[in-house]
Amino acid sequence: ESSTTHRSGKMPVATLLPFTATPNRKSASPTSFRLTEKFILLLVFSAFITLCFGAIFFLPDSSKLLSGVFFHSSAVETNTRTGPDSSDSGSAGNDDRVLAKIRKDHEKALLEAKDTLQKRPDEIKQDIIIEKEKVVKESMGQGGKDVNNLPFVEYRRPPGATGHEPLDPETRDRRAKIKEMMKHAWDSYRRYAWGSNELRPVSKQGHSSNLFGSIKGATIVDALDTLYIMEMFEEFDAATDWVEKNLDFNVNAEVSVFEVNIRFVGGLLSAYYLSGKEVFRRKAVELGEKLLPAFKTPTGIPWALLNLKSGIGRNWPWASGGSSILAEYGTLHLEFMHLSKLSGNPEFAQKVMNIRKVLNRLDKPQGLYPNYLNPNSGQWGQHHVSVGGLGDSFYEYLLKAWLMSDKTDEEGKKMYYDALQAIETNLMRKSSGGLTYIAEWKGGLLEHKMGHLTCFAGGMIALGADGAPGDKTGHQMEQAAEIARTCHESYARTALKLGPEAFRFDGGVEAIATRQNEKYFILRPEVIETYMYMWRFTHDPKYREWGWEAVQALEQHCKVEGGYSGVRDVYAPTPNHDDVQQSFYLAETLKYLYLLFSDDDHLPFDHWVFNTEAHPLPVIKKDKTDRPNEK
Ligand code: DMJ
Repeated sequence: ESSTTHRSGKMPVATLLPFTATPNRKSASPTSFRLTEKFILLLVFSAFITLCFGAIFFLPDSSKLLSGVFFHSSAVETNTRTGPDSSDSGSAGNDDRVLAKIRKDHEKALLEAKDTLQKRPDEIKQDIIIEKEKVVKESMGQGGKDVNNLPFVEYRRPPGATGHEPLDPETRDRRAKIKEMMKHAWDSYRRYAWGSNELRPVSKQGHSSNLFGSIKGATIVDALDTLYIMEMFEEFDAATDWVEKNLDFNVNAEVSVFEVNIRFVGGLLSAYYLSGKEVFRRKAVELGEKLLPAFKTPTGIPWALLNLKSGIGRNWPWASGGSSILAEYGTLHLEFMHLSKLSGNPEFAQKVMNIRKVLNRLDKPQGLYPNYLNPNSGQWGQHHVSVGGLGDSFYEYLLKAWLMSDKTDEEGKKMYYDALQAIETNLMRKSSGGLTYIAEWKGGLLEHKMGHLTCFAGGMIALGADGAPGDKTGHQMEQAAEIARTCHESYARTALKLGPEAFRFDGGVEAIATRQNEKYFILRPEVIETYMYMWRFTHDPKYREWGWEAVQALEQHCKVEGGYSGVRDVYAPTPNHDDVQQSFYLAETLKYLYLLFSDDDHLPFDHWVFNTEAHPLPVIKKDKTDRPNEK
């Protein structure tokens, strides 16, 4: 804008100088004209002006010509060339209509400009991209497919993709602090491990987990949406660029179907819904298609592991009787429903709906879902039940499938509330010290142990309480609050004020890890996740305080020069770092902390559900007009 002003401010003055020169200056100038020359010049000039005016006002259709030249209105062109009133009579009615149209177009343009001025630069940039894509689509005709064979979907950003500063100064500062933590985690990864799956923050190098085979960039994909919601757009653009150029699923390697789905498919889907960038939709669908061979089993219950090149699947060798794992095959639903939506391919949705069918045909011991299910026979393996590892996110996805369907998925709803009832009856207990916990069930016997992973259940139960059947809302909110308190205790009772991997309620202890191999903390999110849900539903300030305690402990014991690290023993007075910055630290822990210190209209629950890796996915609205990405 400034360069335009500069040009139009100076150039014309210089060009017009000979015609505006004063007699004094003229006589002083060596290039001045004699009187007769001046007279001839004046005559030529006025003849030229007369000719122009004559053309404008007296030639037929000249007023339209004027409009066309000055306003470039396509509406004018349409009306004058092909419209019903385009006879060469040049009627006054037609001219009025043309002028009215011009006026209307101008008003519209002004309003649009006003709207645009209120948007952030990245939103404007995104709108331009969307407009361009629309034009491409229109040039391909209705139902056109792009180069990657994906149907056109009109992108509409769901509400609350970014937030605003909280009014209260303390909350504002705390929120800013979380962003600073994200920056440290991200910058360190970028500096020392760019392109690797994770960062080793102590040894300052990349770290590869075999969960992702030879797919690379787990931290980049997992962090995309966190960068976006924290408005770290320079970092988001760098991550997008990496995805465009380097994210490659054509690998001859075995991956965990579950991990790749929740982190990569989930991360790409969220990045798409937040930013509207097509590359994320394309990559998510491409990866989803690569996962489909995992469902080639006699029952359609997918394998845990899949070679992405050969399409050959198998199960974890340690799983009971060659079984698939409940929390793995039961945690595909949300992503696969969205994959069908965005690809137009119903196969994704059919695969996950079939899992439900298999489960609903089976008898459930005490109404509980065992962690192991054989994909060949369709029979349960060992009757072990857990709301922590091996079971956890299956329950979460039943509830969220119902919420994400705008509460139309009645089957998901029933399965969730029935399962929760069975969990309450058989697994939920209160310690003598008054702490509610969810134990593990092994063939009817209880193991009085609760995992850090199980702590997500506080948030889940709070999220589902509102829809609980039979007046149970209040009761479930109490349960959720009690679980949050227990999990907070598991942090409070350690030296580092960070929670152990698992804690027990036996042998005279409560909420304390007793086995050495359960004392570690790997930057997991579940306890903070529950604080975030509890804060949203109750606005009890204690949840923000508890979250802040965790921030201080993370800063004190997990922060190192090269990022953030897990610790090996939360009961030891000084931290022994495990040298891994897990990708879920950026995807989940920091995102939930940020939301804990944000207002409720940032990723509001009536428009978004979080997948189990904290990747927000939009609710698919019943009302067509409010559906994301649908015409
Ligand atoms: C994450 O990958 C997901 O939250 C998953 O559901 C469980 N484990 C980790 C974080 O602890």
